[in-house]
Amino acid sequence: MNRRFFLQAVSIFGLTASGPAASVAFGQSAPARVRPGPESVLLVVDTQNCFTPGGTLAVKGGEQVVPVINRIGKAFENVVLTQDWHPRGHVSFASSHRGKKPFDTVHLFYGTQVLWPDHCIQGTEDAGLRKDLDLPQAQLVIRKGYHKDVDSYSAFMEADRHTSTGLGVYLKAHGIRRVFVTGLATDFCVANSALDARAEGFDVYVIEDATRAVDLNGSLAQAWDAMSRAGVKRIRSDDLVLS
Ligand code: VGL
Ligand code: ZN
Repeated sequence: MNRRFFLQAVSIFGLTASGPAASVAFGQSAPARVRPGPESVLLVVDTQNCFTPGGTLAVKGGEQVVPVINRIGKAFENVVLTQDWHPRGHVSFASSHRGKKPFDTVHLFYGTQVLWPDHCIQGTEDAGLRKDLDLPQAQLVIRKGYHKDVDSYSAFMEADRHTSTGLGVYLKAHGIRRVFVTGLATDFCVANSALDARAEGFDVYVIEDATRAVDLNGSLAQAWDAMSRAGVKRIRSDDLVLS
């Protein structure tokens, strides 16, 4: 089972994670302070109206990531945003499956899919980026989840695990080696993006206080566990040197 489906499965079935020992110490001692440089990118995941209060799939406290992202964003020369961007009738919507409710699961050709309320529909106000994001230097917005029959939590790879968004190639072409992940939601799109960034060979940090979680059936703890085992570094915005 690949990591994505493992993460989805553990999120739902509460299985105990197993795998190689962590390659990076995690959450035990204060990490050394980290200074983003020209080889770093701030990845701002799905910081959209749909995932913040008043939106169709609101994450509790989701709006609170915005001032943190704005503050740290000033220290990054490279900023990339993602936008969950579904067509009507998307396969991840419970309303597309007879007899199913939001947060049920179904088996699709690529594995287990959590079903969500209709959310982030292309061209709607709900799918817009938060207006209070203040990242004028952002150089790229990656839209994802636009194939009707495939979901994409990750900014790098769709849930079929074959269709690339091109982000890994883009970042490498721009000399990026370190990816700092922020945004929504910690246990779905942030975690899957961080895991795939690791799989593509980047040095990866998740800035915990710049994220908020859905936390469905233990999915947040499972996500941190999977990220830890993959060597993703868990830091806080205070660990960044911002000048
Ligand atoms: C997300 C559920 C469905 C996310 C996107 O951004 O974490 N979660 N679509
Ligand atoms: Zn979605």
